[in-house]
Amino acid sequence: MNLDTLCREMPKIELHAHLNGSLSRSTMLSLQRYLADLGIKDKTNVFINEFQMSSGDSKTLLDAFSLFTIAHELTSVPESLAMATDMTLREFEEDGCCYIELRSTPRQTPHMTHKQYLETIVQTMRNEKFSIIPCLIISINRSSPNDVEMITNLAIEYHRKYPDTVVGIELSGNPAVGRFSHFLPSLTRAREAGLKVTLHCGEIPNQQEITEMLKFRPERIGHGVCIHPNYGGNEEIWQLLCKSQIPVELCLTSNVNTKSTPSYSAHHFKELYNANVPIVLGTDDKGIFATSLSQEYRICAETFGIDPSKLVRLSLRACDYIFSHDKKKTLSDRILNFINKNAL
Ligand code: 6MZ
Repeated sequence: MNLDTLCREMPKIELHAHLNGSLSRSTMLSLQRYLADLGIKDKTNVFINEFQMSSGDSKTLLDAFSLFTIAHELTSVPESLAMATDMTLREFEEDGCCYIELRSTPRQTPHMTHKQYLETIVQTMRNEKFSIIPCLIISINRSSPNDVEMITNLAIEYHRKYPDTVVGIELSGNPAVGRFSHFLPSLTRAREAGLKVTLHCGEIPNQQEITEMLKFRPERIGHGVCIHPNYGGNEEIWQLLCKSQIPVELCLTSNVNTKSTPSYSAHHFKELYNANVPIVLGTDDKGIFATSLSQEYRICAETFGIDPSKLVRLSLRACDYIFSHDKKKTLSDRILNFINKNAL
């Protein structure tokens, strides 16, 4: 089996994907047509072409945050949000993902409340028939500090109602804005209510915040770019991460395309992998970065010389880091079957 086929066919686990950053071009065009038919004025006509960041342009991580408003225009009514959720889950499914923890920030729009936003995604995940197992992580945006209590309350309410769908809470958004300490009490409350926590951590250098985050001991962190001393971190926080064994969600293309990392070969994947820090590959925003989870696995194998047997075991180990514990065995059995069938 060649590498492309292996990466597409092996069952994969996606643990770091933001819904509105994951909209593909074809999904966006469908949403745009749908909104036009409804007669809802939509300004995104011209802008869909701008919903992208590549390694060759001059856009940086901070520019990414203005791009999300393009997708947000298209998911501002419940029906188009449901379509976006459904189409995105099917794209992950077609790419060979067997389980996903999709994440999204509940938003109020002229057409729905925060609660209706959440309800729409949850009901789409629960009512449509998928072969992929969909779960939801509720996002808190660092740029909306006043929403944190309200979103935490919703997360707890929905976790109680649908514990097998709403599995976690996370902190994301522009890392240059806000302080982790502001969000800590709410995240602690969510955790005490049974939600698992993942934090965007070290996307930009900020040793004090990284220390606070690692000491909180989230169930996972995202990115972890600036932790190793060679990448804007220091020996102390690097050792803290290594000892904690907190799994890190790594998004190779996202880091390269936002210029957080100069190239694939300079990505901190290799430091984490060599130090046996638990890692899981993710896409982050597959729409903006024009990627897929199978592409991330292929790039990882090619860049770091990971052989097929080790590559598929990366996917297998991801089962240990998922937030819904009752699905671990089913998923790992599925990946083990693939390993055995293909003598990997
Ligand atoms: C930090 C990110 C992100 O929630 O509207 N988001 N936060 N770093 C990143 N790296 C590139 N990519 C996406 O999806 C879009 C939201 O996800 C967060 C941002 O808050 C963005 O507004 P949802 O579905």
